[in-house]
Amino acid sequence: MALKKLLATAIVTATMTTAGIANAADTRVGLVVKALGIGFFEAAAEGAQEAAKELGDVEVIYTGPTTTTAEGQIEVINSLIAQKVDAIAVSANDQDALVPILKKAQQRGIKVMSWDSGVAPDGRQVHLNPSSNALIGEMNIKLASDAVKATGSDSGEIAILSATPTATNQNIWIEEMKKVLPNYAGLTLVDTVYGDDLADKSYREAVALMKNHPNLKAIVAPTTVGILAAAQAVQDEGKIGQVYVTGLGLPSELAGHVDSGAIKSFAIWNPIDLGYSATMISYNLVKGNASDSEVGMGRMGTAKLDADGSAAMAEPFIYDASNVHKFAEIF
Ligand code: RAM
Repeated sequence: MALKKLLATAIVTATMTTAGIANAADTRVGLVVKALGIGFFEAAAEGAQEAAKELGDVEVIYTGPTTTTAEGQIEVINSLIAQKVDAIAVSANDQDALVPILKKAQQRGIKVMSWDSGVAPDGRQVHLNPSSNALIGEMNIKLASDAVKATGSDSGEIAILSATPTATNQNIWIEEMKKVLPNYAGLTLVDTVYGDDLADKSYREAVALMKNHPNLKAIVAPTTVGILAAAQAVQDEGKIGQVYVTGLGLPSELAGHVDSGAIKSFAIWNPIDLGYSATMISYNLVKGNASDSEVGMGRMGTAKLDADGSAAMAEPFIYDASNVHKFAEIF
């Protein structure tokens, strides 16, 4: 009996100590993603953990809804406010819908930034783009043009398979794609559809694109979830060589589809560096180490902020059969 009690006390003490260590983190950052279970965000979380380890006194709370909705993110953010985190860094499912809850967070002294997919300036202090939006848009159309050429033709129909209709980042990239499209005389954009960054919906939308547009030559998916689902759909529909998939994706998820021939080339930036940088910026905001024009990102250098507090990281990188397997080991 006495031993049991002793053991029970020991367990309680151990638990308290663990809790004590967790609470000892001087700075707690809530890293809110569009939805849980997306490889791109898991890679970003890996970078966030790297930053936390480097800083030493930071705890990252990786969280997000189960589907890509603003409502789900509002719930998650409410809970982070209740937990009195020091900073919230969010990839937004809707740039406007999150503003009221993020204003509430800011009123309570929580530093707020967006990364990847932005929040309107009213709801956050800083926004970190992975790269220049114009460059991402242009790169996607260039990749689409290369994909059409891979079918053996100089001209042809292309379609966009996006994430949600309210995703800030994809909507800006689509706008940028449309701006440069007139420079590619052979390309005709016949459709834009939304898979909501859900694997099954993206797959169904890709199948429907091929059914509705029998002459389609390329599907451009500026989303890691969409591009993977579309490549699978092309393979399952027996359209390899006839329809090429391109856009933004992870080498680790797409290497097999480059091997199968459903994808010739695609692009992405380093998601680990993105999550790392978002965490470093959050930390510096909390510590008051940011000016109106710049904020540090640790090993990634300094983010230069424009008038509305946005910054952009490096150029995306292109992957194909020559390098995809090498990078598949990293992200
Ligand atoms: C998906 C998400 C994310 C986007 C990438 C390219 O993982 O939509 O926001 O940046 O694709």
